Amino acid sequence: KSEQFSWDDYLKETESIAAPLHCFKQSRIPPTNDFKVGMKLEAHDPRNVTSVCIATIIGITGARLRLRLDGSDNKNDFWRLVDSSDIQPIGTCEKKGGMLQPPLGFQMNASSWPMFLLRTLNGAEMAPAAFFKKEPPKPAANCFKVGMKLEAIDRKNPYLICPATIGDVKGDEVFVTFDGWRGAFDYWCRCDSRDIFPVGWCSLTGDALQPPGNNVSITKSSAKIQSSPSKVTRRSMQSPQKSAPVPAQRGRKPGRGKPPGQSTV
Ligand code: MLZ
Repeated sequence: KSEQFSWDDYLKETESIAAPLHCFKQSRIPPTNDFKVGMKLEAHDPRNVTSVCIATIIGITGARLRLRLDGSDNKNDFWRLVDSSDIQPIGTCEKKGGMLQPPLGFQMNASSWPMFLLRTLNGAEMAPAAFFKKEPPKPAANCFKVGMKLEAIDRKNPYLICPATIGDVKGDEVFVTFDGWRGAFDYWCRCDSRDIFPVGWCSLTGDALQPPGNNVSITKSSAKIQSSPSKVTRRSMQSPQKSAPVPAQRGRKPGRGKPPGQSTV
């Protein structure tokens, strides 16, 4: 089936509602992405957040940048929104009296860092300050409710944004569950996380929204409604088998005891 995913249809199908815009720490209109591949900027090292490093833009996806720290390998790329406070124009660190640091796992001898830094910045195309957008304000409170739909970054495959459902709410945190994936990708995050977006975000930014997985949930709630199979299909947020893209519905074993089988791409 090559049908395109439609939130309108999906919300009806699952009889659910989209989390309201004001719940998110995201701008109502996604920021424009003017950056170009190859430009350099300063970024906080995700593996060592007190360090500010030089990063190169390796890719552009919607309102996000795929970044690689200069001097690091190609196995630790990360993605940031153009209005993320984790990125800034080159020169910002120095202006604040800070020093640019080698990334964690700097591939060369530490003593070669000063020369490496000079060389990497020499002739570099620096991303203009105007491309960096102001971070949106925090939501006033955690106003997510269980069952609300959203779009969320799959933290195990951070280039993917996927349909998700709020599975639980506790204090300032929410439990993000990925529709159709037996719980293997679910996570808790703060309600003001930059990794969660309102329904429709990807279609506004031009990012590709993944379709939901096609695994059936064997959660208590779906077990209760087994009599109505059409609803069991997609209402579910967690589901048993990843590798079997069965046409959904019934006949699946409640494989709850089994480990999810870590899936990577
Ligand atoms: N290649 C991976 C992608 C899973 C994405 C799930 N996102 C919630 C897999 O098939 O396991």
